[in-house]
Amino acid sequence: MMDFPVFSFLFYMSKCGPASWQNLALRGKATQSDLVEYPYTGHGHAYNAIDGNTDPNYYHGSCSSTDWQQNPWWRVDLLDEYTITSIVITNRGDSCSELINGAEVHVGNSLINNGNSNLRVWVITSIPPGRSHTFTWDKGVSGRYVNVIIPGNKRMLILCEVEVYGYPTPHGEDKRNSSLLHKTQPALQPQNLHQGWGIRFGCWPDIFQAITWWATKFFFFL
Ligand SMILES: [Ca+2]
Repeated sequence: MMDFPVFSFLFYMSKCGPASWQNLALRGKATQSDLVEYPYTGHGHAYNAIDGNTDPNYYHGSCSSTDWQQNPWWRVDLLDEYTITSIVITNRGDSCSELINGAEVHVGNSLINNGNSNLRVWVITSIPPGRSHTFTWDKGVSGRYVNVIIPGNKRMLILCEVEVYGYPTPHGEDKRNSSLLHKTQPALQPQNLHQGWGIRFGCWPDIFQAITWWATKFFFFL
């Protein structure tokens, strides 16, 4: 029969493995209110903001861009409901970086008003040219759609990358169990997302803490 500490460690590893914090947007579908006009059209498709490439130079073809319009918006459909714990947005770096100022991020499950009426979770004051900014929610915000919209007339929305991190939103009994588990995990810190793959793709501090706890229990039972 498997010892209780061993079972607990394996359970913890299964819930806190590398797959827990992968970028959900990479599996989503992106769209936007309009596409920038010729001759910039070829570089501005909505998909470019979820292609996994944070290159901030617009002319390298990895940024999205609407045309100049009223209330331009961009949206990624995560294809299922997730509890989102952080979103990372990379701004254009070669020029026009100030266009992102005042952009709003909305999260929810509704497509009313193209999803732009979902809960507003973040207002971007500014992002330096070519830099990535992260917003984190300790308890997460739930939704299938992530929208970025800039309210106003004659605005243009350019996004070089949008990363979304979280976990599937549980339902019913699973929701109660998940809430107990989630209380044992520290909040995902924004700066950690940019400091290496070890943090980006797995919660290693949790794993080391679990190993220490398991080792203590193991020697206690000897
Ligand atoms: Ca990109």
